[in-house]
Amino acid sequence: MTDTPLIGIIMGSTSDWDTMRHGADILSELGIAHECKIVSAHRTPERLYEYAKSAVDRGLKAIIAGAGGAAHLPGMTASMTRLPVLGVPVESKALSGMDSLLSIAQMPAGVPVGTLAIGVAGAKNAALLAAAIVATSDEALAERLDAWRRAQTDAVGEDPKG
Ligand code: RP5
Repeated sequence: MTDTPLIGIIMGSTSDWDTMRHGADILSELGIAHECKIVSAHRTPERLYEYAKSAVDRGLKAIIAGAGGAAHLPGMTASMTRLPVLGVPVESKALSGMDSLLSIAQMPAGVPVGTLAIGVAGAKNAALLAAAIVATSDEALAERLDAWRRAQTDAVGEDPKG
């Protein structure tokens, strides 16, 4: 694993970490250098600006952005970088993540955010999708990703009683 992060995982609050750490775990399993940071569209807008504007020059290949409620983080990030941005709707207390999902998915044409499922499944799949993006130009990673998928398949037994 090189030290330079290829994938950035950002989230609006420390309260999102319980969800987003599942994506970070998968990137670690796949041996992909990554970084995890709190970057809030509402509470730290200047940090978001610096993060998104510097992402290409710092060598990131994709950004995973998780947020809940009025989840502007993925969309605002996508507005300031040409890198692929994968949005993870974090499950909110008030509306169970439907607010997060719609905030992230309903982007205006021209500023795309790849929107994943609400919660842990979304965080895991964002990591796998980011890995697949990087694997298009990294043969060794492509082989690790294929092996990861084979292991998942092999772990599915046929007998529902175990
Ligand atoms: C969003 O508000 C965060 O992404 C988080 O999901 C939600 C609640 O944040 P906290 O009040 O827990 O810090 O900005």
